[in-house]
Formats: sequence, structure tokens, C-alpha cells
Amino acid sequence: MNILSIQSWVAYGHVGNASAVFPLQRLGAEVWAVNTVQFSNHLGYGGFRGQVFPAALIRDCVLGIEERGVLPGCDAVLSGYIGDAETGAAVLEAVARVKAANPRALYCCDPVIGDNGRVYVRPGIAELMRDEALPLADLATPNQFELEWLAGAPIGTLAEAKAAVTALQARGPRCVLVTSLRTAETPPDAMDLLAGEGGRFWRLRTPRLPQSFNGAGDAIAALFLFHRLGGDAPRAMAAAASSIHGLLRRTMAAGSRELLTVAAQDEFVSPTTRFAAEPA
Ligand code: PXL
Repeated sequence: MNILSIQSWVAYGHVGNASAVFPLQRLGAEVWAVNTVQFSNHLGYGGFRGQVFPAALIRDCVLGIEERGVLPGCDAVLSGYIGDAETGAAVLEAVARVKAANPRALYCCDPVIGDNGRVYVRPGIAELMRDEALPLADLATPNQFELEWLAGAPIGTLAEAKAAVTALQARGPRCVLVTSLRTAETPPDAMDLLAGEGGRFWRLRTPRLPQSFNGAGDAIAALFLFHRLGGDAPRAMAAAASSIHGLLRRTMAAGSRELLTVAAQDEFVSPTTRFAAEPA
């Protein structure tokens, strides 16, 4: 399995490609990683250093891969946080090139817009996700806030969440994983995930953890794509959610601010706790 992953890189810690690449490799995927930035650390700290790479560098790396003649063997493209419109354009060109070389390749778009009621990307990026990236996407992995923004309506119930997924599917991605969902039906100590594909829905419930971690969404999108390439949506959701729950538990137990992507790598292969998806 070959996955072209176009995301940020950080030297210290685990977000973007530094969260997604190793789990994919640990599962046996070959990752063609194109980095959109190189920063010292993620933006959740008081500061960071480093550079945003020019979009021309992203285009060049994808062109170089194409010139090796290997794009027909690319099974999927994965994108996440996008800092500016030019980078977004380069990502979408890469998707078009891969799909031209392999019409069966899947594009998984993690429409990173914000969280907890707040947009945290630059002006124009949320619209780029909605109007340009998602129409090309086969898979999308919004969190609840992103799904609300994209569907243009707040989500208070499971029925509203399903309606928002259906609205998103009408814009492009046939398979949607909502990576964090709390509705009127969700017990206070729980967190739901919701998958939708082919007019069907599945819900998965995990215990709610008291802490959130930068990069967790990047890892879950990568794992969901990997498992969906080899199976159906409910099984992909179950595998991805079980692994990430284990990763987060181990990270919390260690008192680490950064994901234990390396130390807890067994969770990617055989999660400590396996959660099951049920029809919703
Ligand atoms: O997890 C998304 C992400 C991507 N890239 C950078 C980030 C973050 C989140 O903190 O800081 C640079």
C-alpha cells in the first residue's frame, strides 16, 4: 500500500506527518511524505520556529515522484492542516495528478478548520476545504465542530449529526468519519465517533478522556484511511478508534504532552481495548 501524505512536519513531537507517517509505516504501508512546513514544534506551545515551505516545493516533489513513473501505484492521498491557499492549491493539484494516474486512488481529506467552537485556520482556508478540497475527496474526517461548520448547522442530536454527514456527502466524500461527537444521546463520560457511507451509519462509543492532544486527529485520519483501504467503513472506524484510544491512554498515563507515537506503537497493531461499531 502506497500513501502520499502531504502535511506539516515538526522536529520535536507529533503532529501532521510526524503523527501520521510512523503509524502507517508500523502497519506496513509505504508512505510518500511531502512536508508542507518544517517547524521546531507544534503551534500549541507558546512559540515555535521554522519555515513554511513554498507551494512550488510541494509541486516539485510531487512532479519528481510522477517522473519516476510510480504514480499509478499510489493508492491514496492524505491531507490535513493547510496553512495557506497556495499550499491548498498544490495539494489539490497533487490529488488530480494521482487520480489521473490511478483512477481508483482515494483522497482522504481531513478538513482541519477548528475545534471547540472556534475556527483556528487562516481566513479563506475553511472555504477552501468546503468548496475545493471536499468535492475531490472520497473520504473525510471532520470533528464535530468542523462538520457543523461545513454543513452550516449546529449538531445537538444523533439525527442532526446524520443529516450533517449526508449534507457533507452531497458535496463530495462518499465516506465520512466524524472523529469526535457529543450529542444529547452521548452519556457525560463517553465520546462517540460516527461513520457514514452508502446511506448507512455506524456509531462507536468510547470512554471520554479528560485531556486532548495535538496530533491525535492527524493519527486517526491516517489510520482510518489505511483500514478503509483494506475494508469497510465500520471496521475501519473500529480499528482506528481502538488504536487511538490506546495511544491516548498510554500518553496520559505517562504524563506526556506529546503523543507516545513511538513508545505506544503496539497500539497500532494490536490495541489494548477493541471497541466495536454498531449500526446507528
Ligand atoms: O494537528 C494539526 C497540526 C498540524 N500542523 C501543525 C500544528 C498542528 C496542531 O497543533 O501545530 C504545525
